[in-house]
Amino acid sequence: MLHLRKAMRFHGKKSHLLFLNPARMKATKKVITLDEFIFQKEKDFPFATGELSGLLRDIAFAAKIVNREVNKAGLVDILGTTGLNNVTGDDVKKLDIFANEQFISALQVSGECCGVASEEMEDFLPISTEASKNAKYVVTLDPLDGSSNIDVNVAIGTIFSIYRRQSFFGPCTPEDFLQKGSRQVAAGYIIYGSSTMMVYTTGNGVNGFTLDPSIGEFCLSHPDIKMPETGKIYSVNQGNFLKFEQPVKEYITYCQSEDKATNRPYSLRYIGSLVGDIHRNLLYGGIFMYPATKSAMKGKLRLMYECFPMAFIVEQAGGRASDGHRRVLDMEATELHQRSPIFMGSKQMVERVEDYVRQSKVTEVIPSSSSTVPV
Ligand code: AHM
Ligand code: MG
Repeated sequence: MLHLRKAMRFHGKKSHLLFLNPARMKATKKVITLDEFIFQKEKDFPFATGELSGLLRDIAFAAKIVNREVNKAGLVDILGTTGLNNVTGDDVKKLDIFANEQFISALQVSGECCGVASEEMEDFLPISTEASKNAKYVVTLDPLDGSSNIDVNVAIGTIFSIYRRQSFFGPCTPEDFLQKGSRQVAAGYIIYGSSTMMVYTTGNGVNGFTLDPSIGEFCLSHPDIKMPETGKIYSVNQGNFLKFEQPVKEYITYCQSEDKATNRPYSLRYIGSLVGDIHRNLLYGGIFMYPATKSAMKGKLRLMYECFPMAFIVEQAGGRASDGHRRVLDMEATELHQRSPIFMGSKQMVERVEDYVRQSKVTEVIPSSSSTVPV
């Protein structure tokens, strides 16, 4: 204000430049924060109790704290392995543990969640506080997926999914977690990349929110994400090619073959962070594969922590997720840390790889001299 008065004295008269003309001010687009969005969506359901909304907000809050640590990972002594292994034998990094603790403590105080299962813990953790023990939701978490990328500044992510408990009250039970993928109430991921985003679905489409660090809010940036029906990208750890089963090898060869009409050869893009690979394919179209290998007949990725939530998101965006034989969301988990082969992404691309698998089964039963490659 002082400098305005000085300027007025200098010019000796009132300058029109000193006053804003409301008629000339450009209307800016209203920014919708994640909290506002969740609140608006809750209003669409007259019987909503607000518990699911609360849970999503708590997850988003923990994500902001994890994001803060991930962003300064190169600056503080938080990098490096702890020397421990997680329950499935992979190296555990310190940030994995930090992320696990943050999400769990957010869920413990939320009052809306009666139990958590995490890729980083052998067994599920019942939340038995007075406020939570009768809560109606359980949550599964991969707190920091793609952890081999932490040290090298490549995108990593958190994956979560929410189920309605099966038991009626009291401490949660294994059956509350071991459900069909199609019974997920909500699923989402947070990608800590060139920007941080939270993408989630409650079974009514997929929406993406980018974290604006200046205001500390996730803001709606990708409303109603729709995955292209087909794409030009295939994502797979091609180093395992020789270990894949024949139909998968044939599909990969199809991706690499030249054909102008179908835009082939496709481009190979593989980050090695599921969240990053799926996020890119969700926006550009493409297929992600983690097939079985001769040494790992169930593949690598975990059904409950990785496949189910990502399959739910991909389907809600119009894509498809399959284990090669059937829809992933029709599978039922029997163990918390169960693994499954997975093919997910643009619908037409996943259907094609399923065709290769189906065809190879037919030719196994009726040996034929003709090619197994569908055209
Ligand atoms: P993680 O949960 O230990 O981080 O492992 C899961 C990751 C996925 O993000 C990624 O798709 C896959 O492992 C990459 O595995 P690979 O290095 O065998 O290609
Ligand atoms: Mg993981």
